[in-house]
Amino acid sequence: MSAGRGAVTPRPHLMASGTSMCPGCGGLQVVKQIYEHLGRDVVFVNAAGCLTLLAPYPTTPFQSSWIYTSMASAPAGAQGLVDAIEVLRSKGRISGRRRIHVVVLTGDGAANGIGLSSTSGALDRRLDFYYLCYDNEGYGNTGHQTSPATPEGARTSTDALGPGCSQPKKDLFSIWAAHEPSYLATVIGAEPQDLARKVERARGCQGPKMFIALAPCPTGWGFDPKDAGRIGHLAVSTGVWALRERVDGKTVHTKIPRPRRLVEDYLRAQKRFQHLFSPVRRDDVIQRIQARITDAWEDWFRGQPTRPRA
Ligand SMILES: Cc1ncc(C[n+]2csc(CCOP(=O)(O)OP(=O)(O)O)c2C)c(N)n1
Ligand code: SF4
Ligand SMILES: [Mg+2]
Repeated sequence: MSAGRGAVTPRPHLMASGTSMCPGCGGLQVVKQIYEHLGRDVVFVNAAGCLTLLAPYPTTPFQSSWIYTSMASAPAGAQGLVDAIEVLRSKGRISGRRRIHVVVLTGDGAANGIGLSSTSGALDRRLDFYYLCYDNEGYGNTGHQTSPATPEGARTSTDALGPGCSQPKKDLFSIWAAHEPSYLATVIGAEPQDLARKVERARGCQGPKMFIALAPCPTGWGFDPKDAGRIGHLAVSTGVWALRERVDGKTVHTKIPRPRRLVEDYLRAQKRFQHLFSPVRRDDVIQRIQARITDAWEDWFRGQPTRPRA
């Protein structure tokens, strides 16, 4: 672990560090919020990615511990930590009442791809841990290549020409939901109250507690860092990022955008989608993206006993 537990200091728990993250990083924003809610009794298990730069050995901005794993194995690392904490508890070296949260922290590349099998195993074993996937929709740390979470139409360093990424975003929520974790939610830093309520609810659950956070990324998506909050709100108000929660096998939407803005408002605000508007407008791609969002919401509305207004 790269850092020990510090002396008691007042909030905020996240202190300045010698590291440099991009200004306006949506991933950092969501980690900070979750840390504030969980408190300092946290061990982060971080798979290689942008946020690894938060804690270059031997420093960390957290008043907690941090362990760094390969991209594929953060949930396996979490298993080891949960087991180690139990051993220390049985030896009386950790008090029985003290609850230490083991929090896996990975990007979308690790969560959707190389780390998926390790996650599936941890879910099958009903490991008592948190998993926060900050989803910046690309392999950010290595120059924003296309990942399985990159949305259709987005240009990345590996889809730098033509219409951008040709695949729709992988549905990690459904993949994780199929394992029926104790708690599963989508969040975003731009909706702090929604996030706070979800962390509070998850705290009451024993077993896997899974969070997927859309993480607006000024560097990879191409927008001014000062607009990070606006981009986050647009993701929610256009229905691109559905805020959901799943407990006891039932999924609910925690915020329904009414009326839903056109996805174009969200796309136009980011450089990665500019080729859809100039020099030639790509109505075919824009309409396909819009239709996918509309269909997803309509599908959900159809499943409701009383149809909410869209
Ligand atoms: C097996 C393996 N392949 C490639 C890398 C190089 N690598 C380090 S971070 C990273 C990007 C990870 O993407 P993501 O999980 O989305 O996190 P982000 O960088 O976007 O924060 C890659 C490819 C690695 N560390 N291990
Ligand atoms: S590249 Fe994006 S996700 Fe990575 S630190 Fe910068 S803003 Fe954050
Ligand atoms: Mg990523």
